[in-house]
Amino acid sequence: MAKKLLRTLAGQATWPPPVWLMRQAGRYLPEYRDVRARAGSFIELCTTPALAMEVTLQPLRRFGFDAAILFSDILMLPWALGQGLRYAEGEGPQLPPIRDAAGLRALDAARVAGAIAPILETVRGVRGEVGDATLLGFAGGPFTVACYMVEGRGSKEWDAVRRMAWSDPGLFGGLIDLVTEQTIVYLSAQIDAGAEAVMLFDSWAGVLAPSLFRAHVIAPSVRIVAALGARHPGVPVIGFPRQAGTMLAEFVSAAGVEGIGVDTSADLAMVRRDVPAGVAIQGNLDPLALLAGGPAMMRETEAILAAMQGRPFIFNLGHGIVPETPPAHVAALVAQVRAV
Ligand code: 1CP
Repeated sequence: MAKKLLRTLAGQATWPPPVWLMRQAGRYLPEYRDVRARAGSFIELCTTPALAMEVTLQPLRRFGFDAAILFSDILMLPWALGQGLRYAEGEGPQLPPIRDAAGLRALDAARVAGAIAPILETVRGVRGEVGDATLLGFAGGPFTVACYMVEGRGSKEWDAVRRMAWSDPGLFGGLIDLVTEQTIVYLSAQIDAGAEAVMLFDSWAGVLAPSLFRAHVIAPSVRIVAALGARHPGVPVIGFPRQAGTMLAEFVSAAGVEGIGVDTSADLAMVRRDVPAGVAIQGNLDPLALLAGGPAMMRETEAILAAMQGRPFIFNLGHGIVPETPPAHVAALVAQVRAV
């Protein structure tokens, strides 16, 4: 009998649904903070297999989730391409921004295989330790990765990125193409190393006009899903074009994903109506409801489960866990989902 999450991604409405949480490894766990302190830097943590394995497995041990997600970051791909990357304490990621053709040319695809080797070793090491949980690999959606590569840091509106996409489509399209090709290489290698399904995090897809969404979110996802499907038949892909809004249904049918992650703003009744019945829906409790805990969290969780009953569904948050979240709230949430 296949693992529960994989059955759901194959289109079965398994109930109670499988449950895991985005950013389930991270600073809200004291045992993560211990390992993080030992590692020195975040990049060191991601590229030291023994430590990355340990933090990948921590949330599984504590909560018994149905999935383990490789501990890494979407920005390890630009890092592997040779773009400088650092995580400034309390400020998030910083990279030297790419703003012209010389910046794009400086990226070195020949570095990728060597740079990602320790990450693949983490995948191989974790695979034997996950038991009945499904091991998820992941990458950023090419658009979201390009956002950080062009802007050089986090942003809410991504003005420099949208300006480049409109005013220098050749340059921006060239960057998206390069990232798309390397994402295929990277995800394919994760699957070869033992990832049983993969997720594409396109966290900033929602800032784009529909024409740019089609060009830079849908088209690269179509390429990635097709290439992985040809090389690894049967390995499902979960798309997560966050805040896709009115573009969600078009994304699902064009990309051909087996699962679709939906963010907190999505009304599940509408998603259920617009997404084909065989596609697994994943989401979408507000991470701040999890932070709040108690009756508010329980009522919202109940509503989500009621809306998704009878559909292939993966219980998750609509975005990542916030670091202030009490681990006891996570335990209560998992217990509630399992008791449905
Ligand atoms: O220890 C620390 O302080 C580092 C915090 C941290 C962690 C725990 C970062 C820096 N990345 C991660 C891990 C991570 N990131 C995972 C691991 C697996 C898990 O979910 O447990 C995953 C899947 C990601 C994906 C990721 N990184 C995304 C996509 C999902 C999302 O949250 O939107 C994005 C946008 C990033 C960039 C990033 N990396 C780290 C931070 C603080 C950020 C966000 C910066 C910003 O808000 O712009």
